[in-house]
Amino acid sequence: MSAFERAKRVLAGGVDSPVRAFGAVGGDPVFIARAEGARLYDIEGRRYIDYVGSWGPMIAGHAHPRIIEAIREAAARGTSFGAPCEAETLLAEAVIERFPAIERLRFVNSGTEATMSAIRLIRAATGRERIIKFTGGYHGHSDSLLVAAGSGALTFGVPSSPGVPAELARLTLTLPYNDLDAVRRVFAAQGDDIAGIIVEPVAGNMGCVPALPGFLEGLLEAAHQAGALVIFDEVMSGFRVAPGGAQGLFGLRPDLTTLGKIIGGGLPAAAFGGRAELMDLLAPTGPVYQAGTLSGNPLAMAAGLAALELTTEPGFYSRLEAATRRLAMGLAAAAKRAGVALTINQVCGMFSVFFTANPVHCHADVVAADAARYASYFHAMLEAGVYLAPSAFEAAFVSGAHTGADLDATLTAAERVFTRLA
Ligand code: KE4
Repeated sequence: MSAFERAKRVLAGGVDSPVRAFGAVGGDPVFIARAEGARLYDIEGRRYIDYVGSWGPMIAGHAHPRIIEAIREAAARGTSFGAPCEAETLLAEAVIERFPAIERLRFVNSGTEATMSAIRLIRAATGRERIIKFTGGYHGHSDSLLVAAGSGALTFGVPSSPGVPAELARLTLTLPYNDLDAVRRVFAAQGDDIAGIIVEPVAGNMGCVPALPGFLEGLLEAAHQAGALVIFDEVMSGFRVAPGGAQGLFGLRPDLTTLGKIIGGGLPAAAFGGRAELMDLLAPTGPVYQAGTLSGNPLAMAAGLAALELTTEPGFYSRLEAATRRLAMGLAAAAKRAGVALTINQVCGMFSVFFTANPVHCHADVVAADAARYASYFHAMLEAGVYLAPSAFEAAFVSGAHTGADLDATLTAAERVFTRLA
């Protein structure tokens, strides 16, 4: 019996998160035995250059000695106290140092918890219930955010999953990403009812799709003019596209920020934060309830702190950006030589390839690209020992552990694969 068959007997779908099941690309998932640096090793002993990085957290590479040591030292002192510990304060201080828009934060255990809590907070702060998200934006699986666009441009949402109450979904309006006119129209029509906007300032859940110049500034202006608030969901872009995330890269200050992935160094941790006046609405200071047994877990705090320290090494981000750019340009050149239409979006250490000759600025552009060809590319690269995201709607990530030889090997494999795809 295969590992996947055995897993499917006891785990829903054989996985603990759907995208891992290879449903979007076909075939059975590889089971990973261990990882180190830029490498994954599966249970059959095959080795892969990894560009998923656990969907973003592994920016310093897998099993980094400094992170492993930090976890080991913390574990020896106990794994969870259910009481305040100084590691939470230390990591919060390190985060706030990088994100000037965050005066106070709260740790949670997943990006889903962070965005769910941030939505509750803006609803409480404004006394309003309606929110805006964007098509192709993914913010975790809380009910208010598993919502698709309604039938009309200005009508409110419909559940994107069974089990989400229709009445709740109606409170979420889903607009096209990078369409500032649509946002302005909604605020003109219903601004007094809108608590706020949640947006990925560099989208990564429809593939890597950065905000166009002026889009984020326009969102902030439209929301604030209507007395609404803006959440930058930087669970993926935080610490990934710059030390201070996309808001640091673009010089912007959202009202609230959600963070995850890298913040836990590969252990379960996430956070939401913003101005003290907003965060002090949270219990126990204020009336907005939010809680978590393992929030601020000392091992996750230690791993997160070690990970952030590793990214402060001189030149870390310039090397990450240069390596990712070299890979992206190499892939584009190889596709061009093979006559394969390819568009690549890249922001510092994250990128995506889209099998289309057209620019990709929103979800409609992404779905117009050739996802079937992506699936063929995925499997051919996997066969060649390169582990990419098993979905055309995801981003790829480079780490500080990827070497020039890794990039060369990846580009050599891609050259052969594009030639076969042509
Ligand atoms: P988690 O609940 O998975 O920790 O975080 C949800 C989330 C929130 N916001 C953004 C911008 C995110 O990218 C995510 C999670 N990202 C996906 C990758 N597309 C996680 C992978 C998965 O679902 O297994």
